[in-house]
Amino acid sequence: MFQAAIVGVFLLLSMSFTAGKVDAAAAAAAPAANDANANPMTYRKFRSPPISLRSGQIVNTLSNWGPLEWVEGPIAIRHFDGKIVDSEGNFVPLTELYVHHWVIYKMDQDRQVFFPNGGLCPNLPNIFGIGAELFYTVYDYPAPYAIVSTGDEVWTANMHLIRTTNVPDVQSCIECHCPTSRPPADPFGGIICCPDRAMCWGMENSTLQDFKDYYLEYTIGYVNVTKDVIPLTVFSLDVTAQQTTDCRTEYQVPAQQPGQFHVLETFADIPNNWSITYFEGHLHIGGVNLTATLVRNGRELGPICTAHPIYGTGSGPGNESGYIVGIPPCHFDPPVEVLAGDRIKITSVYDSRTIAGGHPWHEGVMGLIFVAAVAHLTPEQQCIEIGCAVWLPSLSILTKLLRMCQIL
Ligand SMILES: [Cu+2]
Repeated sequence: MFQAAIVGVFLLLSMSFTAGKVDAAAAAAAPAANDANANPMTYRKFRSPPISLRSGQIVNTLSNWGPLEWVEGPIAIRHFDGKIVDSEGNFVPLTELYVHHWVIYKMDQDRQVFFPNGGLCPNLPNIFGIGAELFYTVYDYPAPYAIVSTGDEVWTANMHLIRTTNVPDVQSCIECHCPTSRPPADPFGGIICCPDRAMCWGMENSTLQDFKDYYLEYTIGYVNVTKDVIPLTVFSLDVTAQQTTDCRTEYQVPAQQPGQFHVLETFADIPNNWSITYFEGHLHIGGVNLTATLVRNGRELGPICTAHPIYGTGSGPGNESGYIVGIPPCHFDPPVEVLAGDRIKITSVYDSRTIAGGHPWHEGVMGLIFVAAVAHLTPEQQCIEIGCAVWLPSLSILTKLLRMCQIL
């Protein structure tokens, strides 16, 4: 136990050191004031390496794909957006290339270890991204808030895209239908049946060699890191988790009659105080809405945000008929205060709607939430941090302090 506590102390020490490094560099690099003139936004656009796909083919890279070209840190990121483009820079319609997801991570220089977000889902440690709705999603964190890039990390991505041209059953293809699926009552699909470089359902025997290159084009808007910047931490929540952190990510929706809704609900336990400034929901086609409700002392205090997907009604990028083309995020000013010990009820609703030629069940759907919040340390974490700063020279006093904090 003592050893574990000491390891924890050194972990926190290294975190404090990193934070201190940012402050020192920031003090040298930028004026102290946080107004737009003294610390103006700079925007830079980048393009990922190409991803070449033929009709029916899937790309699902490892999470350390990249490294992505990035602005040299330390920087305070206040804007991020990304879209899939072709070699000419044209936006690509979902009817040609389905964006199952792209997600962006911070990793160590060797791209072996994640610098994770704040939790709660250990398997969702990303900072930006998710699915087709990203065409209209722009991450904007108003001053003084920002995602801080220290410069010590490398930014990577997991790209999961499916080329849907010439595909006979597009819904089964993009929902990653598995051979063991037994629809309409017991459908089953998911990422496990969309491995990297495989062909999607119905295209296994295709001999088409119509390769085409695609890219993630992304824009970073940033300011210098000054003492006025308040860093945000990203947290992930999942409707499939039954004990907050056991996030399975995907679930199945049996066939629904018209007017019938499939509802999945769970509660996430919040470990420390959050001041939430940004809320993003992620649903697949068939999603009706996704709601987070704040629960304190067993009482529902009301919804934090309901994510309502926008479905395309026409054709072309951003309006593909039957596809989710956007899920507007919620912004909070002032922030929504969530306290340690609160619960967030997550409710995900699906129905039978789908793309033309589809069927009334859904495979491998999701109900995910990502929030960006000012994360306040738990009392135990605060106790250790203060202890480290003040008492580290004396290990015996530190031990007493840890005992006091009930760590030992
Ligand atoms: Cu998804």
